[in-house]
Amino acid sequence: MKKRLLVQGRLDDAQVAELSNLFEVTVLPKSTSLNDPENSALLAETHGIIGSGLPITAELLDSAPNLKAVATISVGYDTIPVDELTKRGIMLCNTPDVLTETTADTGFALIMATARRVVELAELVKSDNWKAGIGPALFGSDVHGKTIGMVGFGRIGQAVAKRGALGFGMKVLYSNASPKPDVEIRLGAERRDLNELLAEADFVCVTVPLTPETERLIGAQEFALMKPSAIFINIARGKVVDEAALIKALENGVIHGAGLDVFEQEPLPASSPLTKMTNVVALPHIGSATHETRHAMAQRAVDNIRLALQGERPISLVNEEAYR
Ligand code: 8YV
Repeated sequence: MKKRLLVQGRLDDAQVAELSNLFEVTVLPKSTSLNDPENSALLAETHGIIGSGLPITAELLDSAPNLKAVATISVGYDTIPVDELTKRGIMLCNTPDVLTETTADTGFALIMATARRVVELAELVKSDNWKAGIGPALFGSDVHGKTIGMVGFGRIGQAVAKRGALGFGMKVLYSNASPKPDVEIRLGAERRDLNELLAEADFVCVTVPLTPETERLIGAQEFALMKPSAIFINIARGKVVDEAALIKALENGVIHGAGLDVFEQEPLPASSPLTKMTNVVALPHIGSATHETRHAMAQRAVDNIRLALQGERPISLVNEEAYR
């Protein structure tokens, strides 16, 4: 008998067809969610779940006794209780690597847009105010030759740093649990304590995963250490930052500006002061959202779930213990 697979979002028809050749696939309509009571009978028989923004909880796992693998279409898995999966021998797979360069591009888009006031100036042209954009009041600041401080230096952090060092002649600082000697050689990057990095950097760019250790890593004290001219970039997770402290720092000129793809609450409420500030460029969490990369992420998740349910090691496995 074919194993049962539940799909929640983001696969194209060809990917669903590929899985349907091997498994009994149910694609949940957009209007329903995995944990809706109407799906509980389905869950009880499910061996694999694939999708993005999966609302997985211990209770949901209790109602899925046959579940063997979960494939999230994202690199981050901060909303998934990994320990609960591991305890039950359920594999968790994610999609690293395939989104690294695209997410780094987004980081750089935010750096450029914020420093050079791209959004504000483009709005002037669109609203027939070309002349208002001419003159020092709307000048930006240079990106090339400046110092970028990477908070977190994993794949995405290194890819942002590569753009900075090789494309823009930036000096790269990084704070990370482990030193990266090879990148230090390649990019001339220098490792610093977080506080030293914050004080020295013109651009502070956060790329750490959200974990209990990184939650609210950047708050009022950290903003106070930054230069008044500093631009803060977050392409990681909103909860890595104390957002109220960020808003205060921006309002009070403690730092100069911010480019943000992620927020404490998503969608960012329209009432947030961040939606009104001219020194903030806010994006709707689109770090990996290109046609090519979203397709590659979905395909990685398809490959992961296929291998996991066929008893082979998935390409990107988060909890090795569950496979063993
Ligand atoms: C996801 C992301 O698309 O991969 C991640 O961790 O943040 C994005 O690429 C987003 O989380 C929605 O699933």
